[in-house]
Amino acid sequence: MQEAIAQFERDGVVVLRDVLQPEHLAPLREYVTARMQTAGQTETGYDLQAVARQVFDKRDKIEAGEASRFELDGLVGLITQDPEAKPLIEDGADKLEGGAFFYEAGCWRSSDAIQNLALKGGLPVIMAQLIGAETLRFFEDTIFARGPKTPCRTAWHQDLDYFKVGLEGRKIIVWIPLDPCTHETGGTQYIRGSHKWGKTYASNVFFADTPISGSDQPRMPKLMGMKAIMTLSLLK
Ligand SMILES: O=C(O)CCC(=O)C(=O)O
Repeated sequence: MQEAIAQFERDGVVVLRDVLQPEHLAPLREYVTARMQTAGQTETGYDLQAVARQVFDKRDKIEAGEASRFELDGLVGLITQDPEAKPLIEDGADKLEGGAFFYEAGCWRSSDAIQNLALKGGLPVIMAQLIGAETLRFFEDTIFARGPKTPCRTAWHQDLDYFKVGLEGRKIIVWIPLDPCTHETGGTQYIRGSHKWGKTYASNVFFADTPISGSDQPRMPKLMGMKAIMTLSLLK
């Protein structure tokens, strides 16, 4: 563990293998698979690819069913005013068609599996050790799930500005792949050492790098030489 702590401190990210067992992952996978069918039926469940399609079509009204966490009509204005705004599409695809990019948050309320993982067992203990904390407060869970051959990518971002919990203090996120995960199948990428950049960048709309309104942080710079696949720099 000392080595993992040192690596986390140095890089802002550490891969821990075999912490979770198949019996932890199976109920999560089952929950997410079922939940993916409910995009637009809950307050926080979106198909972000469908939203992106509508936003870039510059429709007046964006349809997202019951999902109301984001102010979608405002997104058209944001995209219209941003000369750099463009959809983030996988190489080899030319439009945002096929598959789905499901986003949902706060599922601990309806999932015992997520609640148990977040609040009990070994995972919170490990996370506390990594940041040297006596106690942890759980903030939120988020699902990012793509169906096969979904062309919509996630813009590089830092998570900190999304949460509006202040820039100071120790914070940690765990990313748990539910399927075997490689670079090619969409594993999240992290930029080693970016937690030491000394900068917090504006949260963006995920499906484009346009900053969301309400952030007073600067726009994330273009990360030259890196494809805008998906990201985050770890909080600490
Ligand atoms: O999987 C993704 O598309 C993005 C993941 C992410 O941004 C996150 O875990 O915060």
